[in-house]
Amino acid sequence: MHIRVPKDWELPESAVTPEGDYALRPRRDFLKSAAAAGGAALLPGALLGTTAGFPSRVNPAYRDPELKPTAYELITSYCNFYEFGTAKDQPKVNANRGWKTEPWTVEIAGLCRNPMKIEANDLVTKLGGAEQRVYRFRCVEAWSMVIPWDGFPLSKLIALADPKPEAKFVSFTTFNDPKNVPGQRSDVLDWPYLEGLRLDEANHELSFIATGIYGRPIPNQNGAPLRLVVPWKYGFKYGKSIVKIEFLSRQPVNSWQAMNPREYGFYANVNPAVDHPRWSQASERVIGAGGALGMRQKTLPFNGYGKQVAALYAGMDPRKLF
Ligand SMILES: Nc1nc2c(c(=O)[nH]1)N[C@H]1C(S)=C(S)[C@@H](COP(=O)(O)O)O[C@H]1N2
Ligand SMILES: [Mo]
Repeated sequence: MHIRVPKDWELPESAVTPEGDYALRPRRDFLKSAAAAGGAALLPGALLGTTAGFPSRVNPAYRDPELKPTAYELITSYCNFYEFGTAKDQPKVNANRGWKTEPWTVEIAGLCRNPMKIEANDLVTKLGGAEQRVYRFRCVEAWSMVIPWDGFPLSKLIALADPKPEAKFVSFTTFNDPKNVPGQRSDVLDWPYLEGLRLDEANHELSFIATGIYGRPIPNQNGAPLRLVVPWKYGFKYGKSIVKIEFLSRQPVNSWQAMNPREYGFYANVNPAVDHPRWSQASERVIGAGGALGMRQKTLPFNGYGKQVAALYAGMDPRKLF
């Protein structure tokens, strides 16, 4: 998978991993050479974990000296991906038992002038490759991480699709494969997993499609090969392993809202002042900090991105935007 294309505003060369190791190679080649070199041996050990050892090029618009990226090992082993089990450690095991994410076809459909079916690697090439952004990540279950994503702004894909004026929403559908994916034979959720955004939210510069983590192809358990990232919203909005992106005139019903509309809404904007019916959202456990349970810190409105996104909700009651 394509990893990143440097931009003018990125960090100087001295802060960057040698490119030859992994930049801009198809995922297949990356995985082959990674296996040959003994996996993580390709990457400097310091890459995995701390801000100081984090060599990737970061968009300064999103750089925050207080953000300390969570260790790669934790991001990729503490997961929510109910298709592969409801316990945090199950997706890492179950999504890597022969489930294939390459090649991968994604369909762009609905109210747009340029619908298409396209292979994921080809889509990333067409959109000019990937860049890296470090974002806060807040799950509705009141835990958080900081994740260095690789990928591309969702607005680029939307421009390619060229939505018609009637398009007001966009939905993201995960694969549906109950034969091979055990979780989809259970009724924990209505499958396939579906998420949605208002079109202006989707076009916001923070909205992102991730193709990698820490400069490495995104692991199956984190939603290979393409997954949504909307950092001011709770993690359940970040639909994984997307097969269809559809432009709609009406607000879609997302899977969690369908499951339990009292507890989960469409907007799911992070808001410490609106408690989940069963627990407080005022604070969060920072995974990987301060022991097994994680250090507690205060949750920020819009997960810290209020300055950028609050205008999207002007005139709307923030308490209704859960
Ligand atoms: N298809 C699918 N996407 C999903 C989920 C899921 O169960 N299935 N879980 C969501 C939830 S609740 C969270 S918190 C994030 C977790 O992403 P991560 O495991 O990469 O940290 O993925 C979201 N996307
Ligand atoms: Mo979540």
